Amino acid sequence: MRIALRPLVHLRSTYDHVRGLAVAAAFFAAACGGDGYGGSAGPTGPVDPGTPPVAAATVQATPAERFTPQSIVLAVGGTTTFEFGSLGHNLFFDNAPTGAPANITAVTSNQSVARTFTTAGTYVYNCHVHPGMTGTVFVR
Ligand SMILES: [Cu+2]
Repeated sequence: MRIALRPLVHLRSTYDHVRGLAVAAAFFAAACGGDGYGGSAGPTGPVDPGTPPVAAATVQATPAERFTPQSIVLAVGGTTTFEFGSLGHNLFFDNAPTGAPANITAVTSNQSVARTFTTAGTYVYNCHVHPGMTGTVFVR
């Protein structure tokens, strides 16, 4: 959103002004396009970052009430290790999409928990302690 909110008044010419609007329009088109993914959690759904899938990834569940990185791309059969920091979190695959691994139901801190994803799909997960604390595992 930082790009879209930047004031345009300092742009030097009409050409730059028009170009800025075009960039903003393209940004919104990309951000608001149809999700095309099952199991979406928000109005637009999670967006696949498009990076090559990896066999193993780590996601931090931070004291700032965030999952970082917020989305990862795993190969089928890949494993994500969720590293819980000093603030306790849990982790639920809401709506139980087919192929989702087991939830981490206990409020967990200072511990790592691994989950393996054996089925291609888009898996949104949420912390039930902190509303809005969410992340997505893309498996492809
Ligand atoms: Cu949490």
